[in-house]
Amino acid sequence: MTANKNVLNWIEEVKSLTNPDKIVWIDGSEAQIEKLREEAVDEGVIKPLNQEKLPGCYIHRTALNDVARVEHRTFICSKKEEDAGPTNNWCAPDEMYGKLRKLFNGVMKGRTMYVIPFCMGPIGSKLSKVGVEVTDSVYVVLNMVIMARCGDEALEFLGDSDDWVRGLHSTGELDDENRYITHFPEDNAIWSINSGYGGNVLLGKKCFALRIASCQGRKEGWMAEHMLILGIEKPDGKTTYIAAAFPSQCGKTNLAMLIPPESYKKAGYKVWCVGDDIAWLRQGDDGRLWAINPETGFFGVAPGTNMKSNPNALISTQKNTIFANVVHNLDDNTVWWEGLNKERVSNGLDWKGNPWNSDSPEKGAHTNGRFTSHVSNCPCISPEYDNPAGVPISAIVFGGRRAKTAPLVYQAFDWEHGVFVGSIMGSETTSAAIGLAAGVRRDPMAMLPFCGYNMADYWRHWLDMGKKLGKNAPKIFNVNWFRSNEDGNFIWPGYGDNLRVLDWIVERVNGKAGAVETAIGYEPKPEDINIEGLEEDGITLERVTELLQVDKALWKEDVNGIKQFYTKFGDRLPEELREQLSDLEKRLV
Ligand code: OXD
Ligand code: MN
Repeated sequence: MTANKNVLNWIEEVKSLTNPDKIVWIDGSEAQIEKLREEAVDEGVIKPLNQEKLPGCYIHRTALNDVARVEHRTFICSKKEEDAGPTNNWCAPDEMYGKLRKLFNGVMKGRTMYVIPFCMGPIGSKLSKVGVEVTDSVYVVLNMVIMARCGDEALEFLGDSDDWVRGLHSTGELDDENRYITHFPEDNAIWSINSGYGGNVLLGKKCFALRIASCQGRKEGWMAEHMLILGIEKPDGKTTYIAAAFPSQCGKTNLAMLIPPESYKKAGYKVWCVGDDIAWLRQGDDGRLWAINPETGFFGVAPGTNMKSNPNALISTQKNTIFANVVHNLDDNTVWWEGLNKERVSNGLDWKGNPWNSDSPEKGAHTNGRFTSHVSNCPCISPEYDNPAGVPISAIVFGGRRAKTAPLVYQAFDWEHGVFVGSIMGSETTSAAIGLAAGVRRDPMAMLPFCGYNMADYWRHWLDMGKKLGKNAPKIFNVNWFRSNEDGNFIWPGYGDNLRVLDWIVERVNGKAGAVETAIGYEPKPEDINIEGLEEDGITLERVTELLQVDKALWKEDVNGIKQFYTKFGDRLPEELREQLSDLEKRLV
């Protein structure tokens, strides 16, 4: 436990509000976790899988109405509405606390209250921060101990400090009409109720490490970003680190764990994963931008993960993993999901727990079925991932899913232009696919659902960071793996071959590759993208030329969309971005 009065007082407050039968402090020991696993199995919260094939693995099912993050029930409760900005749901803190106190009142009666101290980032790092999550869900405990450094070591690191985040969670009645995922940035507090789905309840992740941390970063001069971090080791042994932001469904985990194409492997290239979802970035004493992955696990989407799309992720799930909402194959007590392999399941349960086999008309796994695995399971985890100093970032990469507009890759002219490029990021949606209006969903820096304050102020913070970093600022790039032809087929192979594009980026930041200037930024010459070995995929110099084409008419249309999007932010929009937009418009004539 701890002698930290602030923590102890808060636990007392929470206890008298929620009235649990019992309190269990998570110490982080394997013995305690093992005991909780056994209890969770006895209560039916998780089921042990085949311990020969999947040692240490369990399967869990959420409630049917509770399978994903709920943006419409996610709130930023800053004192002033304009501080939450036009892209967040807002509620006044007093009003929200009032509503939530009623919902939390006595909610843990008959239940155990778990207190999980946790540290986001390596213990002892200047970049790390501590939180305490109180929850009545043992499933949350078992996931949190994979996703963060939990227990006594976090409390020791905190000492007497009051710089910690208060996270309160209860599964309540899983009532989706009273589901609230709420953030109080001025109190460093998160209250979440009536959900048991990871993204809403593992409070260290999206709630703390992005929404609250983005506010802390702004105040304290650092950045919390929805970014993977990877290292590319060239045959000479030198590793260059890249941080990259992509909206959901754009292959972030796949890129973070990329397997180099054969010719690159033979030449001696290696790709190291530092993190797949979140980066905390701070200027180091040497003036450069350094990054840590605040998490210790992957909370990945299972469907579509296979030995071709992401072997490293699949291997990461083969031990000590908790699966949620996938098919339970009763024949051998393992798991299955769409896109895993061609094996047939003859005797299974679908994610809802109903009998299911491969001939069933409905999908067996939920499309957002998940796995929670520790980073140490990943064959390409970077030896630097636990380094308290982090890794130095040389390039920041933005990307989205655009059929025609964005080229395969381009480099921003400078940091300010790069912030503009990040601010106009977007992905095309089809209404059929994900229930959103067809068109471009603008998702600046992939932070739309995760920025804990006014997005316009967030861009201001990015601009200020650039001034602070000066000549040490990483170079900023944009990539698009999703260019398509008239038939809607992708014209770039993607996956491991994306290294060919990252390789140009690495050469560029190391001052070794040339570029041509276009209306939207610097591009490689087609022959600067190494396509050796891609002939069978139909990738020729002409194809690369097509992939790099900038269609000015389409960009002019995009400018209109950006103008509309920017209007939302009124006077708060940084003047620099307004100017960047008008400069782009001029370059497009
Ligand atoms: C995630 C997300 O789960 O971005 O990482 O939704
Ligand atoms: Mn994410």
